[in-house]
Amino acid sequence: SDITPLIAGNWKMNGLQAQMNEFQALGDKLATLENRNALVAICPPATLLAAMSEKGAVSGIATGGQDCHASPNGAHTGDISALMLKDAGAAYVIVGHSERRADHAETDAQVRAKAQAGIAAGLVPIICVGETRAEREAGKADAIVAGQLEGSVPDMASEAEIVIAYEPVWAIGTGLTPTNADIAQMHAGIRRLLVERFGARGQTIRILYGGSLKPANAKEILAVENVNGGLVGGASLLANDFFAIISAA
Ligand code: G2H
Repeated sequence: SDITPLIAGNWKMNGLQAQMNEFQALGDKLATLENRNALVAICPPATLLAAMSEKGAVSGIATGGQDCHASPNGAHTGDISALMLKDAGAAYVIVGHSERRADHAETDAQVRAKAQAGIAAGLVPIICVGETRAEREAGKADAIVAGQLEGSVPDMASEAEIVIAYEPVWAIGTGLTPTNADIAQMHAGIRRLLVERFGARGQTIRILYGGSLKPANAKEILAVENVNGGLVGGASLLANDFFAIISAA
């Protein structure tokens, strides 16, 4: 496709200061890559965001937050705003990751509000959708993902850049992945819905695949039609693995 792929790492709740060595190693490896085909980003825990943004600017690695509050500031103990992420150097913010939807009972409406807050702060939201195993087995995967898209993607996407990440919940951290045919079908369906809603602009929105993406399967999954990059969890923590995935894009 003519969309430059985005390979985004999601460190989740992993990473102490010492892990910055691994980030440094990734930057060093990327400097050796002759043709970098992909945009690269890492979404570290908020504690590492400022330091990583500073170092990443040198090696061409963007950064992002893993969540944000829908408000720009206020009495919300423990939360972080999109403006704070931006202020710490972030370019992206993941919203509606299935772990947030499950652990914090986030609804589509809340995810949409967070995406809007991200856009308002000048960030590109990476909006996550995906069905559970039970939903897939019941033949409801397409309907669930369509509903999440409808509810979680803000109308602002008609003007502002957004990214969609399709992450089947049963593939997250399990080593299981859908077949390439299933990925192709879901991504085509997502593309169709984006075009229905946003017209020609919907053709240019990146749709990432996420869920047990690793060096061994990256090449074939990233080559699937309408897969415009990946959201990588576990395999983004090791410079060698993440570099291999970036090289496969
Ligand atoms: C899905 C993915 C990253 P992993 O959550 O968002 O994690 O690659 O570890 O399955």
